[in-house]
Order: sequence, then C-alpha cells, then structure tokens
Amino acid sequence: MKIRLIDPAYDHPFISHSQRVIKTIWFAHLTLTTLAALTPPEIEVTITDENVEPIDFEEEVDLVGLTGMVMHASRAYEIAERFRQRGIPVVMGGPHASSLPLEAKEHVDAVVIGEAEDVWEGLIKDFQNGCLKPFYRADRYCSMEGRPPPRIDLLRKDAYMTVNCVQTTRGCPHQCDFCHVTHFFGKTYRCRPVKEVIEEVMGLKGDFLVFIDDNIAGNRHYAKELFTQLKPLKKKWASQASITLTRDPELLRLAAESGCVSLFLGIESLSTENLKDVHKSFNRVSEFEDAIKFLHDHDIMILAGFIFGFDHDDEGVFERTLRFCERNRIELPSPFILTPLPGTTLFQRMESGKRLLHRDWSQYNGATVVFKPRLMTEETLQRGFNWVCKEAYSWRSIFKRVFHPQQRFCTRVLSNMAYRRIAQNTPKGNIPSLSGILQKMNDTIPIRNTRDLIHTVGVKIAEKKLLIGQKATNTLNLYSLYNERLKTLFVRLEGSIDREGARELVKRLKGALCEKIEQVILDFNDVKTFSTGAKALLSQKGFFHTGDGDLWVAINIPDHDR
Ligand code: B12
Ligand code: SF4
Repeated sequence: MKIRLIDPAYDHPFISHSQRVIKTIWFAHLTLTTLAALTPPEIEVTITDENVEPIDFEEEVDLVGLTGMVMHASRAYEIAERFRQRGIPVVMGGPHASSLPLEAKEHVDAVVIGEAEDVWEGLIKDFQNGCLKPFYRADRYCSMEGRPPPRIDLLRKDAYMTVNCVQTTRGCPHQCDFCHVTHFFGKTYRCRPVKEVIEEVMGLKGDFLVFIDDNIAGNRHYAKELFTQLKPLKKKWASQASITLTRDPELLRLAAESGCVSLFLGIESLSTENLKDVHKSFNRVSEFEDAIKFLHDHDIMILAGFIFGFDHDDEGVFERTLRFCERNRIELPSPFILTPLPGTTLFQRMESGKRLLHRDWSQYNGATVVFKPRLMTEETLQRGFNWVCKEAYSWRSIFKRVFHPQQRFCTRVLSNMAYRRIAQNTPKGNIPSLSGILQKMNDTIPIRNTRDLIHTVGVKIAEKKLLIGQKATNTLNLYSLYNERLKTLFVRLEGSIDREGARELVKRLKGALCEKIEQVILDFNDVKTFSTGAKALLSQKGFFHTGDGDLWVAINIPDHDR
C-alpha cells in the first residue's frame, strides 16, 4: 500500500515565497513528517510539499493525506478533487479541517479532527478493510512520551533553510482570543520528556535547529531543564516564546547559553486596551522596552509579531509601531492583519457582531482585511498594513534597526535582506493621512511651572481618594484615538496643565484640524491639576465649551471649572 501526504501551496502575489526565499528563511512544518513517522513501517509513505515541488497528479497511490491551514483550504480541496476524480480516496487533517470538519468532509472521504497520534493507525486499518469512517477524532490529547522521530528523511533537504525541526511541547497555558493553538492543542501544556528531545536533537545533522513550539518557555521549570541539557550539545537554535520569558533572568541566561540565537515574540500591540480585549494582558506594554533590551543583551535576535486592526487601533498605529521597532532596534518586525480564524473566540465575536466581510478562506491569510475594523475603514487598514510592511524593510528602517555594534551583524543584515525581498512584493501602501497628527496627539508635554497649579480637587477627586498629599505631575500626557468612521478625534488628557502646556495643547489641536476631523472630544477627567492661566487660556480659546454645533466637546470638566 502507498500513501502520498501533501502540504498544499498557497498561491498569492505577495505572501507566497519564491524558492530562493524559502531556501533563505523557511523551514518545513513538522506536520507531514510526524504523520509519516506514525505510519506503520510496512506501508510506503511519501511527502510532497507543494511549496517546493509540484504534485504528480498521475501518480499511482492508494490513499492521499492532505493537511492545511485555513488559508490553504481552497487549494487543498482542488487537490482532493483531482485525486478523487481518479478514484483515489483522500483524507484531510490539520488546522482548517479540524476547525470546519463538516465543510472539509464535502471535499474529502475522511476528516481527522485534532491530533493524529491516536487515530492514524486505526484509520489506515479501516481503509485497508474497506470501511473508512467519515470522521476520526481522538477522545483525549495524545501523550508526549515515546514519540517516534519525524521522518525528515522524506523532505527535499536542499529546498529549505533547514529541515531540523523539533517540537518539545504542545499547547499553551494562555488563551489569546485570536489564536488557534489553545483551541486545537488544549490549554494544558504538554511537555515531551527532556531525554527524548535531547536524543532527537543529537540525531540531527548540522549545528542549527528550530524548535517549532508555540511557546518554548510556557513551563519555566521544564524549559530550564531542557536548556541545561541542551547546552553541552553546542547547537544554535531558534524558536517562539511569550515575552514573559524575560521576567526570569535565569531562564533567559540558560536559553542564551544553550544556543538560542533568535526568538519570535508575539508582542501583538502597543496598546494595553487591545491586549486586554483579546486576553493577552500578560503582555505588559510598560515592560516591552526593557524586555527587548534584555534579549539583546543576551545576543538574541528578535522577530516581533505585531497585529494591526484591533478595536483600539486607529490610523496612527502603523507609524507608531514602526517607530517603536526602530527605537528598540527590533531586528525583524513581522506585521500581520488581525484575522478571525474559524474556531477562535475572535471568530465567534466577529461573527455575532456581523463584522465578517466574507468567508473566502483563501483571504484569511494574515495579510488581507476580512472583517470590519472599529476605528478605521477596511481600506485604511489594508493600505496602512501594506505601508508598514514595505516601510519596515526600506533601507532607511533597516539601517536604523540593524546598524549598531552587536555580534552576528551579518546574520541580521542578511535576514533583513530576505525579508526585504518579500516586502517588495507587497502592493504599494500609503501612510494614513492623519498619522503625523496622531503621533503629535499621543505625546507628553512637559509642564515647567508646577507651583501655580491648583488641584481640581473638588468633590470628585476627594471621592476617589486620589488627592491627599498628592503632588502635581510635571507632565501633560495626551492619549488620542481617531475614529475614522465617526470622523471624531478623542483626546484624553492626563496630568497637569500650566499656561505654557495649555498653549502647546491649543497649538497641537489647531494643527490637527483638517477636513477629516469633524469633531474633537477632549476628556479632562484625568487632569489632576491646572493653573488659573491655563484655565483662562483654554476658556478663551473655547476649549471648555460644550454643546451642539461646536467642534470642541469637552467632557469631564471638573464642576467648578465650567
Ligand atoms: C512553524 C509554524 C509556522 C512557520 C512556518 C514554518 C516555515 N515553513 O517556515 C511560520 C512561522 C512561517 C508560520 C507562518 C504562518 N502560520 Co504558522 N505555525 C507554525 C506552528 C508553530 C507549527 C506547525 C507544526 O509543524 N506543527 C506540528 C505538527 C505536528 O502539528 P500539526 O501541523 O497541527 O499536525 C498535527 C494535527 O493537526 C494532525 N494533522 C495535520 N495535518 C494532517 C493531515 C492528515 C492527513 C492527518 C491524518 C492529520 C493531520 O496531525 C498532526 C499530528 O498530531 C503552528 C502551530 C502548531 N503548534 O502547530 C502554527 C500555525 C499552523 N500557523 C498558523 C498561522 C495562522 C500562520 C500564518 C498564516 C500566520 C499569519 N500570517 O497570520 C503564517 C502563514 C505562513 C504560510 N505562508 O504558510 C496557525 C494556523 C491557524 C489556522 N487555523 O489556519 C497555527 C496553528 C498557529 C496559530 N497561532 O494559530 N507558521
Ligand atoms: S501566548 Fe501565543 S501561542 Fe499562546 S495562546 Fe497566546 S498567541 Fe497563542
């Protein structure tokens, strides 16, 4: 009996990679090599990764096994149809088929929902006995012990950056709304015995490998043990981790000493509100800069994932994020558009809010807008994303991020050049028109004269027990969001205002005026102190006025100031 396992390619003008790019940055998924290893030895099994070689649709095979993420679904179904036309049965598993098994079943003979470890052998037996069932699903998550090493011998080794891929854990202790991992592999974090991982690593040729875990340090105790035992092997490795890894100095030191050279970190957003909305509050914005520095101090290169299109993202988010990457010298910024993948909490929320634009899964690729963003139009999100993809890999930005005294300088430049090649295929985007204004309206204005400041004490602050003994702050912080759909700029003020600060504020607000802004809402709730001069100036300029027809709407002005 002969089984052909197929990983479908994704044909897209700027997401699909050329063979050259695949060779520079791409590593093979462990999916089909894992499945091949689970196949009984008497059965002939072969793998085609369509990303690096064509499928032979005329091949004489008994059974075809297809995998695929959501964006691969349509290609997977096309492949299935070609083989089924010749009477060859097709089985499908992987993220898409597991999320939407009924849809997948319309195109294939059998669907494997979830992990294959406990069902694959049984499925093959059923097939041999002529009683293939429509669906297979293990009744529990599989054990991580005694797993056979993946059959990387079945891959075209010359086609990828590396085929040395190892998985040490499955699942993730977190549950971010947009992520498919916990939904699929469970909230339990399952770890392979360290001894078995070390044996697998020792069997790999070459000195570089990728741990394809979703979060290599999800269990600190396990990770420390793994890194300690990895160290004597003197390999270099890359992986994916949550930024919380940097909170444990010993863990980070061990990671670096064991050969960690680069980590993909899902930073996702620089907005605390966004992170809270999607249950990723364990990413603390206030810690990002130190965490990045800490990783750099250990000479670990950072691939930082940023997602655009969250509910608190306005059109200033693209430039703000890019400047953050440049300031913190993030080696490889990886922008994505928020994508509600079927099966995730985000998908349910978008669906019930009627925010999904369509269900053309081939567009659910992390680079195309498939939902209605809250503070921007679809076009602004798409154009801003295209802009940030291209701009992040302009020579100007590469220079800012990469040219500084560090080891492995060449690796940093070479990987940036490979990413630049991908970015150049992105359609031209443009920086949203209010981006510059929004940078100025999200800023800190220094307050020089704190002596004249009067507390906006009143009942309000006393009630909040904020005041007694509290000093006036010497800054005025501006937090602004622009709602493109309502053409409204919302400015929250925080801190203190003296006359100079008020003048600067007025200047910035006047500078912000343009036809795209029909209304400005100024929220004074968090202004704790102000000077009489500031109050007089703001009143004179009309900023304390409220009411219909006014451009300025001030809210939360302390009662006695009206
Ligand atoms: C490594 C990886 C990548 C690498 C790809 C590596 C490379 N080629 O350079 C990188 C980082 C580039 C990447 C990119 C993307 N990825 Co990715 N990636 C992974 C990751 C971490 C590991 C994949 C893997 O090898 N898994 C190990 C194998 C053993 O698990 P498995 O594939 O699930 O297979 C098991 C079962 O599913 C089942 N099975 C699977 N297929 C089949 C088939 C048959 C016939 C049977 C019987 C069973 C079966 O059996 C297997 C054993 O139990 C997974 C997360 C994960 N833990 O799997 C995400 C993951 C697959 N990626 C995901 C996504 C979304 C992406 C992106 C689209 C990101 C984006 N832009 O938003 C891009 C797309 C890239 C592209 N063009 O294809 C999602 C897919 C979600 C979905 N529902 O589609 C995942 C699940 C992560 C997530 N956060 O949700 N990815
Ligand atoms: S921490 Fe990463 S892998 Fe874990 S649920 Fe969140 S996004 Fe997914």
